[in-house]
Amino acid sequence: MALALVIGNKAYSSWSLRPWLAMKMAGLNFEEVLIPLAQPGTKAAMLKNAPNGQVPVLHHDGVTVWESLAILEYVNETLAEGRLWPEERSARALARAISAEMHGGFGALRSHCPMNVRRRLESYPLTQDAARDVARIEAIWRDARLRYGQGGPFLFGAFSNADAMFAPVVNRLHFYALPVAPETRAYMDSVLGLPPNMQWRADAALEPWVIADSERY
Ligand SMILES: N[C@@H](CCC(=O)N[C@@H](CS)C(=O)NCC(=O)O)C(=O)O
Repeated sequence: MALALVIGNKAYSSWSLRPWLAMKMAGLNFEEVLIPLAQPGTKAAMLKNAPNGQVPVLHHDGVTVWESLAILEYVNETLAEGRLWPEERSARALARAISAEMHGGFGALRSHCPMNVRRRLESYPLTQDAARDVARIEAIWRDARLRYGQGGPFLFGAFSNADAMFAPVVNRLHFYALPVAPETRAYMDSVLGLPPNMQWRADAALEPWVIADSERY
C-alpha cells in the first residue's frame, strides 16, 4: 500500500501538523515528504503534488487528497476504520462542527501568532480580535470536554480528528505563553504530551530553514 503525506516545515506548518498527528495517532505507517516553505522552488514543488499548490497533501494508492480537513475525513474513513471521529452521533456532529470552525476561522489569532514551535516567549500581548478568538476556542474546548470528555483527556475523551485540528492552536497558546483557564491548560498539556506531537517539535528543532516573517516578534 502506497501511503505518503506531503508536509511543510515542522517548525512553521500548522496545517501539516493536523493530518500528520492524526495519522501517527491512528498508528499508520506512511512516507513523509517535506517541502520546505518559502524557498525559490516551493510553489512548483507543491503544484506537482496537488492543484491547490499547498501542503498538506495525502497520496494513497493513486488517490490525491488536499486540504487538511478533507485529508482527516479520508484517513478516518479509508485507513482508520472510523476511529478518528467520536462514535456517538451527537458527539461526532459537534466534533465535525468545531473542526470546520477551526478550519475556516480564528484568522486573527492565526495571523497575530504564527506557528513557530521552536520559540518560547515569556509573554505576548494580544490584539482584541485575537483575544476574542482565544476566548471562543476556550469555550469550545470547555463545552466539548464537559459534554463528551469523560472517557479520557481529549475533547471527546479519546483522541479524535477534532484534537488534531486544534493541535496547532494548543501549540500557539503554549509557545506564546497566553493566559488560559486551568481546564484549558490541562487539555493543552494532554495534547502537548502526545509522543508524536513531541516528536514533531523535536524534528522541528533540527530543521535548518528559517523564515524571517515567522520569527518577527
Ligand atoms: N486550507 C489549507 C491550508 C493549507 C496551507 O495554508 N498550507 C500552507 C503551509 S501551512 C502552504 O502550503 N503554504 C505555501 C503556499 O501557500 O505557497 C488546508 O487546510 O490544508
